[in-house]
Amino acid sequence: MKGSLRAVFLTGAGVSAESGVPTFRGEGGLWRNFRPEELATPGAFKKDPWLVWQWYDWRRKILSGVRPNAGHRALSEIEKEKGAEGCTLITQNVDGLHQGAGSTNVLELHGSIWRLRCVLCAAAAENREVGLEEIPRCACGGLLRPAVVWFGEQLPEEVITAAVEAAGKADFMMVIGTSGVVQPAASLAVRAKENGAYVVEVNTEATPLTSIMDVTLQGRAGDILPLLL
Ligand code: BV8
Ligand code: ZN
Repeated sequence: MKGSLRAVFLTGAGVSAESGVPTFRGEGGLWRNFRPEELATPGAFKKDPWLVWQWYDWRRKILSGVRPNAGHRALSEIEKEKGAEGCTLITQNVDGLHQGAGSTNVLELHGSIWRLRCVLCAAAAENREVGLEEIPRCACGGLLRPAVVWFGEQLPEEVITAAVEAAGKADFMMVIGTSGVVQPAASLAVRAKENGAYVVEVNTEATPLTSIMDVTLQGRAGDILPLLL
């Protein structure tokens, strides 16, 4: 990684696990026995917006009490060492913890849990309120939803375009704390590999991406990433 000119890091929920944030598919990831795939969809929000909002309010409440961990901080240090243009951080996480640790060149593939968007007029703004009693509304009267990408929704055009370009140009990619099941995020690792990048995985367990890795570092991101500095 040290010698690489264009390093790309692709992260998932596992990089926030040590901050105390439940992962999607690990234990503790369920809420009222719903799986994320059942709640993070436009259909679920249409059917029962308050139920979906209670899940997000639960997650935002947890997130408002956590801090970036050593893994987030190490990635921020690496960006400082390599310069933002030599280090792109592509994250599937919506928690904002990479930015909280000081990373600046961050592509949020799935949006941010801290931004809300009006379903009617699409006005969007930062919002950090927790303990909501009812669904927040826009000045225009429309319901506000979390500005995250739900299953079946397109990723933000400019973000996925930048991510695909960075993955294609990378000479080094590290895939950290993702189960590698969600698309198109997981395909970015394949794209980097196909375009000649040296790819490394950091995960506590094997994933569908393990087979394409040049090196797999089995362990916790908070323990392994600081060793890279
Ligand atoms: C799209 C935002 C299409 C919301 C998220 C088949 C059927 C139906 C759909 C599909 C299908 N095949 C593909 C699809 C498409 C679908 C998809 O991929 N489904 C999967 C489930 C099969 N994808 C989509 O719908 C995407 N959109 O394709 O649009 C389209 C095309 C044209 C026109 C219109 C539409 C949108 C996907 C985005 C969904 N939104 N989140 C929210 O957060 O509320 S995805 C959600 O999962 C999170 O973003 C999360 O980041 C992501 C991936 O999960 P991970 O981050 O990997 O987390 P996970 O818990 O799974 O794993 C944690 C890992 O960390 C584990 O490996 C664990 O071992 C490891 N770990 C744990 N602790 C540590 C650790 N590692 C290191 N250290 C530790 N301490
Ligand atoms: Zn509105």
